[in-house]
Amino acid sequence: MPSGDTRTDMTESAIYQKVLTLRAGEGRDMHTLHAALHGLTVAMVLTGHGTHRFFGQDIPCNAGDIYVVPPGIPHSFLCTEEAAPMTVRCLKFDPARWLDGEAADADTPRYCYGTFHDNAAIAYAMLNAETQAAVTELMDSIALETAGHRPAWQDAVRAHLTLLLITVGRYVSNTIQNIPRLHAMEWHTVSAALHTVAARFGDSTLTLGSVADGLYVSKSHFSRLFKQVTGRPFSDYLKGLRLDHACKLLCESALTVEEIVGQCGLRDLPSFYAAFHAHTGMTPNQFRALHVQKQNKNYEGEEHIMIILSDISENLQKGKSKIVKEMVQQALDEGSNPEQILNEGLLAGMSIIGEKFKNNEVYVPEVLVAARAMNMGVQVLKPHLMAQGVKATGKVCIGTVQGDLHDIGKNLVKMMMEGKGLEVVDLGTDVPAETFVQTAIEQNCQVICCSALLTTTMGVMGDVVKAAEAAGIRDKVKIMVGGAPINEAFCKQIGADCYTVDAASAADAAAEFCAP
Ligand code: B1M
Repeated sequence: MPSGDTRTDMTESAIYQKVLTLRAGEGRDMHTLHAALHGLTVAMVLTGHGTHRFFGQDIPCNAGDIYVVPPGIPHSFLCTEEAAPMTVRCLKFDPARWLDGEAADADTPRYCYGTFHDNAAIAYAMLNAETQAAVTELMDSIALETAGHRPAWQDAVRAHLTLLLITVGRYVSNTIQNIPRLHAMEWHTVSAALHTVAARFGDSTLTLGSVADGLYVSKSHFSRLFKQVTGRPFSDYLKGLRLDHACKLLCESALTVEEIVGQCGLRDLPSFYAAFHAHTGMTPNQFRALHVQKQNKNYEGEEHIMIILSDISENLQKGKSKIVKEMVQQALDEGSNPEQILNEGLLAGMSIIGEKFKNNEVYVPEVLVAARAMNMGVQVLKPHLMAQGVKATGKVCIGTVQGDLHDIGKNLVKMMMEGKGLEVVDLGTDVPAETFVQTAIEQNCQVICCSALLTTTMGVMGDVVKAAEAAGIRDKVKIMVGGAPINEAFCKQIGADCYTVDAASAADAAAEFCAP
């Protein structure tokens, strides 16, 4: 059995063989294995355990498992066993070069999958000892021929390859289950979609609709097809990819969580925290701290701050106001940035509580005590957040719209605006549309700021725009909107002037509107 690479000049771009050894926690992206070769991969696990990831799913794998993966499909192995390394033997070859006939066209996996199962997207099975020995012997022969260059070695390789596919194909076709059967066009659609998603997941405008449009198929057909092949809805798959990349960046870069959210095409911090927690069972900081711990690197100061931020989040979720207040002060004293404490401590905890509330894991009383802890933490941060930035002048009235009692976000927006030097008239919560407009007239406000957290109350923002028009002040006042269910499209739809995703950008936008 070869222990390293086997290539020859002639086969450089046509055949490649390697035995990989992975230790606990180590992974290998097989897509990049001899990247110059766009080939079909036969990968057999020789020893150990781990997971094999393809189509976004982690499938446990053990010695004796064999996978046949079409050209261009991203897949990777990860060793999960502490005690022993996992070894994987991989054979990658260009089917068009080595196999005969029209079916060997490298772009259609039909030949190989015809061998295994009609139009199967991927073939895998656990070989019995006898078949494993036969496959190993064939792989050894291929390695020997490609290395030896004896007369007619290419014919020999071709024969061994064909025999290998037939051996595995016969075995697999007896054991294989649950592999979707697709028409060639359908296969192309999913394969192209997977490539698009892999290349563009960092683009926050990428959606099921945009991918389906790009492939000229209907959204519903695409959605069904995608799930059939990958076993997951498109949105889940995309989110998984983004969150995996976020995990990678948390481990491998010094980027802030906010920067990572931007790079991964994710929407905003609060939803990122909730999704990340659901994905990993940890906050991003806990994840990073754990990684740092594992790597045993010397990031002690940074690691310590991360642990404090995680503790703030944990205690906020338990509603421990006093502890949250003390820990926010401690984080400040230890030199942490106030915005980092807000985003990665307080808001991270609040997002997790929100997700648990949605899933009926906690109820209104728990959310209320968490909200109180959040407010206590924000009070400590307030002077520090407000001290930042250049001073502006102008007057804004702000409130949470009628029917809505959520005021934490609104209070943060107010605080950031005051920090910018703006005068803010706070109308509180449950504010009717007319009150916003009346206040703007009476107090001469240049900006009206509306917050809404409920889908049932966001419509009131449209009433504010109409009331401003009816009162004849629409051209004298800017109307800003924000809150978790609001987005740019909604802002445009109701005719408001500006949507901002968070408090800091709301303050920046208001200061700009008020600028002389
Ligand atoms: Co309620 N609640 N809640 N809740 N609550 C949500 C919003 C919800 C998403 C929870 C969930 O199901 N996951 C859900 C809404 C579902 C929906 O409509 N789509 C919900 C529900 C259903 C309810 C009740 C109906 C529950 C019930 O009674 N069965 C009820 C409604 C009461 C009412 O308003 N009439 C209710 C009650 C409550 C509490 C009273 C218990 C409490 C509020 C306490 C308070 O505010 N004083 C509460 C809380 C705390 C939440 C969650 C958990 C957290 C909200 C929050 O404060 N986030 C929330 C779940 C979640 O969001 N994950 C949830 C932190 C805050 C900083 O973020 O407000 O988004 P946010 O502000 C952000 C940005 O959006 C932006 O800046 C801030 C960040 O910098 N921003 C603006 C906000 N306003 C802006 C204005 C601008 C610009 C930017 O102007 C230009």
